[in-house]
Amino acid sequence: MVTFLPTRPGRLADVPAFDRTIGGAESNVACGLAAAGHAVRWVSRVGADGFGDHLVETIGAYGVDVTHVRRDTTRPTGLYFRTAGDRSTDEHEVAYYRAGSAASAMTVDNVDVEAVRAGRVLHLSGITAALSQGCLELVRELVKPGEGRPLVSFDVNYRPGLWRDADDARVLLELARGADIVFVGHDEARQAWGLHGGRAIVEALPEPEIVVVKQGRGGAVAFDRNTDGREDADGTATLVRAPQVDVVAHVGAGDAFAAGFLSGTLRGLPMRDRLRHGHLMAAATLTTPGDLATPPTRSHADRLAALDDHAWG
Ligand code: KDG
Repeated sequence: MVTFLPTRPGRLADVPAFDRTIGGAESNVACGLAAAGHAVRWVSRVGADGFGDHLVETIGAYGVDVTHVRRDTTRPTGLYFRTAGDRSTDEHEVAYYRAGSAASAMTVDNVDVEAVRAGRVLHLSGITAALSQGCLELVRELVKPGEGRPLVSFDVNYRPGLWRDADDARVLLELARGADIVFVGHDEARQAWGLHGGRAIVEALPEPEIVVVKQGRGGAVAFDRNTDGREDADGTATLVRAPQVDVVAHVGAGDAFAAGFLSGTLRGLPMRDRLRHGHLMAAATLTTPGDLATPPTRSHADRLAALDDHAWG
């Protein structure tokens, strides 16, 4: 999506001008992973309009392969406007102009599913599933178990404004249960599923190998069922506190966290370091107004991640 950020604080009704930038959960993760030095492909549909050009060119400039992004000549590129909101609570207004957008018309038949499945890790989000029935069927197809399936990463990204009926929370849970790695905020698990705390969340998600529960300033805890000698069905829990930064805006921080964590996963780093790389990338995004920030270089991030526990609080 093309994103419009306010040029000053205030209600949507009062902000007179907006700066154009880019957003969208999966493309944010793609840009973050490319910035961390990985080969990444983003597969989507955008309009055959100037905003579509802007998305393809900007995401491509991050080093992401955009050759499988299709241009829809009958539907526009999705847009969204947001207010600056409250820095501590992240309460802000959003206006979506994406109903009937090119991306919302994605289906199993008009997306190159083979190209989507070609990598080692496939990252999906609950936002895409919420866009339309066709998008939901596409995400369902991609989380289906099958031979040769890449490691599927799923960020729940619950956006109540996008879902349509009472069954939606159950659908989101079903999708998350099909993934190998799940990212979920403790607040969204409470809002969507009425689950309180990491243990309750991981018990509701018995299938994924790794469940990462994000606790805002409290850090993030990963439950890893892959570890040898684990003590219980929830897996081995690793908690890493988040570095405290002066937050400018929360938007995109979850995506940056996922990118850092997945980068660590692709590099085979221990769980503690995957979480630390997630926090480092999220910290960069938290201190900028938009979805994307320049993350620390890989060697710098490695040095920060290697600091002792004391430095990490
Ligand atoms: O995670 C960031 C996204 O929320 C933002 O880029 C916009 O995809 C978006 C959405 O629908 O909220």
